[in-house]
Amino acid sequence: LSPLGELQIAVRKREFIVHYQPIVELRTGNCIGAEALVRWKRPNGSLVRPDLFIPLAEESGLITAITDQVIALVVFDLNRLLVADRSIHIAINLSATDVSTARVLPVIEKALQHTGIEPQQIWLEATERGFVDINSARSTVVRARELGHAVVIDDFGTGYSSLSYLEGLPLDALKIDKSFIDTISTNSATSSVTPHIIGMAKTLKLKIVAEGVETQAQADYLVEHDVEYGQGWLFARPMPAAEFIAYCRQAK
Ligand code: G
Ligand code: G
Ligand code: G
Ligand code: MN
Ligand code: NA
Repeated sequence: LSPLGELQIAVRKREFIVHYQPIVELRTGNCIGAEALVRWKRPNGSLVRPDLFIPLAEESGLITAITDQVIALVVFDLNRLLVADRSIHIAINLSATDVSTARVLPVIEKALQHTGIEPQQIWLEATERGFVDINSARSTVVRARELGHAVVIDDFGTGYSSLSYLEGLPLDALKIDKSFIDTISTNSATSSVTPHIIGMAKTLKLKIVAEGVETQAQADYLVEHDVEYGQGWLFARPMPAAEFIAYCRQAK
């Protein structure tokens, strides 16, 4: 069976699960939510990381079915937590196709019906690649925000976007790519770029989430530079829903 054939079967059999990586307020350590990260659970029990199948899913168009399954899983896994605690937000990753067509928005609306989860508790995250087709991206972002979702640009600093381009989109937050966080308190050539990336985010008046925070020195630097939120090993790894629910109750 080809890799595509295997992935088609996985979609049909719904062999996906979601892990949740906490996002914390850097100053206090409070958990404000999580990013939903899909894994493919093979029949033998092994977990396949998304970077190994998302590209094929995007090429083949299977990604829309996987996105829909992730949305359903988030609602199934976290319904009670999200209703019990309105301060928790879950960021769902959208692919470029999801952003350009907006078909995902009614899927989310329908998934939230009869749950008590507020649309404000669902953030939509897409990489800069998702915004290349600017006109369709703009209408999806505008509609998502009318529905109450926050829209977050992922992997900021690594892609194509210029400031003027991002100024034209009504975004809520951006995530500074891990590669910039890695250089904090090192002497590498790119370490001088990181404060400029933070400065750009502030110019856009967006909330900032730092990705891949691994050390206390990085967290301290980010607090000093008024970066509000962080995600990374220092706080927690991606974890199954039950563990995330326990983590949230204790990290408050
Ligand atoms: O968890 P891990 O580091 O393996 O995730 C790698 C990347 O896979 C993430 O940074 C993210 O961009 C992508 N990814 C994870 N979950 C999803 C998902 O549900 N949909 C899409 N489109 N991408 C995802
Ligand atoms: O959507 P995105 O590609 O940004 O997803 C984040 C990915 O980065 C996840 O797959 C997660 O496993 C990984 N990750 C999260 N925190 C850290 C970290 O602190 N260090 C490293 N090396 N990887 C991380
Ligand atoms: O350590 P463990 O084998 O449980 O990690 C499983 C996967 O989780 C790793 O392959 C890695 O991609 C991902 N991951 C999650 N958080 C991090 C992180 O902070 N750093 C790194 N390097 N990988 C992470
Ligand atoms: Mn992401
Ligand atoms: Na990212």
